[in-house]
Amino acid sequence: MKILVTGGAGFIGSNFIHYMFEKYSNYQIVNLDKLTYAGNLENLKDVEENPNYKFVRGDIADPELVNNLIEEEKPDAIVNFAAESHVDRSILEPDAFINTNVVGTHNLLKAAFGNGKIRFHHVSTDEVFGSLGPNDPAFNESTPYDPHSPYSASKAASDHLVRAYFHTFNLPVTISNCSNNYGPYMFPEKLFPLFITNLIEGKKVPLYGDGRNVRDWLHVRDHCRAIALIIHKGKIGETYCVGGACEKTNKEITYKILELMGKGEEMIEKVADRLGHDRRYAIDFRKIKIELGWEPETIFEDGLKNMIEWYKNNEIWWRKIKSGEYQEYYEKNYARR
Ligand code: NAD
Ligand code: TDX
Repeated sequence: MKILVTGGAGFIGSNFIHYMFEKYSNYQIVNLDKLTYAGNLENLKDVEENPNYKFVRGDIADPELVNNLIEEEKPDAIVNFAAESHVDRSILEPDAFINTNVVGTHNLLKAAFGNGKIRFHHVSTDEVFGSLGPNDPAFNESTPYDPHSPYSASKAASDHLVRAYFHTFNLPVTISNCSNNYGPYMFPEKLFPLFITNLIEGKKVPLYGDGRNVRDWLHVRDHCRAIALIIHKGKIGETYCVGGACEKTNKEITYKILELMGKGEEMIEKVADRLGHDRRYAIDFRKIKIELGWEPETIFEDGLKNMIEWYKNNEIWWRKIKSGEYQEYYEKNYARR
C-alpha cells in the first residue's frame, strides 16, 4: 500500500509513520507537512533514509500543490493528521485553524475525489461533541456535534465535509474521533509534556482553574493501532470513536506526574482558567471494539512512566523546541514546495 500521510511531522503523525513501518515494512509513505511550529523532522530521523519514505514540505491549504502531489504520487490511501491542534492557540489566533483544518481538509477531499476516489481517512477529535457533565454518558458515534472552541469548531466543520464527500460523491471515507493522546514526540505546549519538561527544568507547572476538568487519556500507540485497523478493515462511510478508558482530572494527572518525578505540590502554580474550558470528555469505544476488535492496551501508569523516561532521555529534542532552534534548521534546509 502507498499512503499519503499529512501532518506526519507532528506528534501523532510521526508516531503513526513509525508504527506503520514497524508493522508494514513494505508500505510506502509520502509525508506532506508544512512544518509549522508543531512540525519537527527530528521526530522522523529514524526513517529519513528508508527508501519507502518520502518527505514533501507543503501546505494542505494550497489546492494546486495538493492536487499535483496526489496526481503524481497516486497513493492508495490518504490519512489526514495535518491540523492546527492546540486549543489555547485557537483562542488567541483562530484564523490558521480555519485555513488548515477546514480549507486544507476540503482541498484534500477534492483532490482525493478528482484522482480516482482515493480512500480517505480523517483523524478527528472527541472535542467536536462538546462538554459532558459529571454523570452524562460518554460520547459515541451518534452524539450530536456541539463544538465550543475555534479549534473544535474547525475540526467539526472538517468532519462534516468528509461526511458530505461520502454522501454526495461516494468518496470512500472513514473518520476517527479520539480522546486526548499522550506519549513520545508530544509538543511541549500540551499538558503532559509541558509539565514534565518544566519539572525537569525546575520550573512550576501551570494548572488552569480548579484543575477538575476531566480528560480521557489514550496512549498514542494505541491510537495508531486503531487508525491502522480502520484503514484496513473499517467500514466505508463510518465514524469510529477511539478512547483510552482512562478518565482523570487535570489535578490527578498533575499529582501523578509530581509523584513519579519526585516533586512536591509546591511546584503547582494555579493560573487563570482557559476561556470556554470544556469540563469533561469521555469516549464510549464499544463500536470499534465490537466491529474491529480494538481496545486500548497501555496501562496508564506504565505509559506515563515511559513518557517521563522518554523526555528525560531526549532532552536535546525538547530543549531545541523550547528554545526555537529546531525551526531555524528547516528554514535553511527544506525549501517549501
Ligand atoms: P500536532 O500539532 O502535533 O501536529 C500537526 C502537524 O500538522 C504538524 O507536523 C504541522 O506542521 C502539520 N501542519 C499544520 N498545518 C499544516 C498545513 N496547513 N499543511 C500541512 N501540514 C500542516 O498535532 P497532533 O497532536 O499530532 O494531532 C494530529 C491530528 O490528530 C490533528 O488532526 C488533531 O486534531 C487530531 N487529534 C489530536 C489529539 C491529541 O491529543 N493530540 C487528540 C484527538 C485528535
Ligand atoms: O498548561 C496547561 N495547564 C492546564 O491545566 C495546559 C496546556 C493545559 N491544561 C489543561 C487544559 C485541559 O483541561 O489540561 C487539559 C489538557 O489540555 P491540552 O493538553 O491543551 O489538551 P486539550 O485542550 O484537552 O486538547 C487535546 O486533546 C484533544 C489536544 O490538544 C487536541 O488536539 C485534541 O483534539
